[in-house]
Amino acid sequence: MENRFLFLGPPGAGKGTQASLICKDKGLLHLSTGDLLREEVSSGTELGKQAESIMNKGELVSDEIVLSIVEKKLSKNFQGWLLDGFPRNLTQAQLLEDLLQKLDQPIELVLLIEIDDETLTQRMLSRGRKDDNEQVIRRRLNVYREKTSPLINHYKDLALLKSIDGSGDIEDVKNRIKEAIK
Ligand code: B4P
Repeated sequence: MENRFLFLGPPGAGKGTQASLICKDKGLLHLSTGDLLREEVSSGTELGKQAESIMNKGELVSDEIVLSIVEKKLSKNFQGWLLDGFPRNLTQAQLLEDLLQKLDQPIELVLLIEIDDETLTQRMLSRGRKDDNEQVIRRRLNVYREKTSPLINHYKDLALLKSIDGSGDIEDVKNRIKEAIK
């Protein structure tokens, strides 16, 4: 059974929601770069100050900042992990692969959560985070298409990708994911 996963998918697809549930079930480390960046912002660290304005515009935080956060966490010994929201572009994917090779912990499965733009936008607007207004959501969707979606073919080529239908309620999506990873 796999223990090292990535969740890929557009903003608001439910990556964070599902990652929390699956990690609780399987006892995995949940590593969300979005949550870790928001913690840096709310603690007012130097890194958080640099990240905040970028996040509020819907752009990607720099690869160096994100990798430094991930490296700190993954270098500790864990039974398994689920990376949620990372990598977000091909450079991050390459940096991650180099790091995982060093740690001798290759990715075992990438789950792509797929959902239409209308549903995503509605979900994010009702979540109401600081970066969840219509203009920023549009920008985040464009950034996803330009920078993150090339990862779909990257992981397809590595024969690691499975797609999950992200529509329906939280329980439906969870059951589809459990079926895909069992
Ligand atoms: P993230 O924190 O990764 O957030 P997200 O993609 O918007 O949301 P996610 O897909 O996790 O959706 P969620 O479960 O919350 O990114 C935020 C920002 O951080 C980025 O824009 C970027 O600036 C920065 N960042 C993060 N990682 C980075 C990286 N690697 N490199 C550079 N920058 C990075 O679900 C959304 C809402 O829908 C929730 O309210 C949830 O309750 C609801 N929901 C979920 N599933 C549902 C369902 N089935 N039915 C109904 N509602 C549902």
